Amino acid sequence: SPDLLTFGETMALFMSPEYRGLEGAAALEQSFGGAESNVAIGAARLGCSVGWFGALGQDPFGSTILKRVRGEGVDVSRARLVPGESTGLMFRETVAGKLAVHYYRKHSAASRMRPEDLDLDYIRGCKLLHVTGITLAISECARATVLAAVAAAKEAGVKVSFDPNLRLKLWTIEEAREVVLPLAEQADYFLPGWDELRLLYDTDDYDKVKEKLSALPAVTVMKGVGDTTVVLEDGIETSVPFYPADQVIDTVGAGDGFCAGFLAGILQGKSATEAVRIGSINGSLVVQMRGDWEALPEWSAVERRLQGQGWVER
Ligand code: KDG
Repeated sequence: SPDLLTFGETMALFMSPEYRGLEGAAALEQSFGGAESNVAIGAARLGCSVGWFGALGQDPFGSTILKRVRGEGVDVSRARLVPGESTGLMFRETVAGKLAVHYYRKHSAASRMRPEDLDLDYIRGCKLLHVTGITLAISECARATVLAAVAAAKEAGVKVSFDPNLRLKLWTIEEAREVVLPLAEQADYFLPGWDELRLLYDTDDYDKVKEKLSALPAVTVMKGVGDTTVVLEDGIETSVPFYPADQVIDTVGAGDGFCAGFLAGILQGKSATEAVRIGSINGSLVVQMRGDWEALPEWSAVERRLQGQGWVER
């Protein structure tokens, strides 16, 4: 088994050009994305041993996704192209400065993922299992699959990392709370954003949120508390400033880039605070290009920044 394992839905992604929304765009740029495969690609580029699986349709999109994730050096041996089913699609546009994502994933192959599809030995053999709230949200059976994978990991002493990744186009906040909060109690690393915590705990009061999080067994990493990331570990709160991005072209995927860097740091044996620094650099680099994962860096680019070296042009 790989060291880091993650799974979920990866979709074909179509983006309209900057100057036009989806209505009336004559051509769309094609890529793919999925929170968990974004993390897998990011961690693989940083040199980790990584596996990703999910169900894809046996269609041109599914086979492209599989080949390209495999091409990043991610183990996709447990991923499936399911005959007769469809790969989920998402369309993205920015109109008047506002990003909008439209999902076409309701009856996708991934939303039919079931606990029986899991290779439990494969899960038990890894060091770290990373799951997100998106898979919890897409269907009842996908949710059951996440819970079964987490249970198998915990039984085998595999660490569990959990990013709630709230997508309120997929479920209501009330539904999300019922599932996300209990799962957070099982995680070893809980990686929510401050915006998500405000919704999950229904408060803007930082101290209240902190109190709730301090009661969790997990190391909690709160992204986006102002311009910082806050680590809560054994009752100690450490604030790490964001690594500044040189330019911001596309913020989608920043959180996944952060997770990839953070988890790579943890697998390298770094402290949570050091791992957050790596996550923050990784997140700052992925936003510099269009697409959810394309600009994710290799380890050398992160290392240069960790060491405070500037860019050498020639
Ligand atoms: O975090 C980025 C993801 O949101 C994107 O890649 C698509 O997985 C995705 C989703 O469900 O929104």
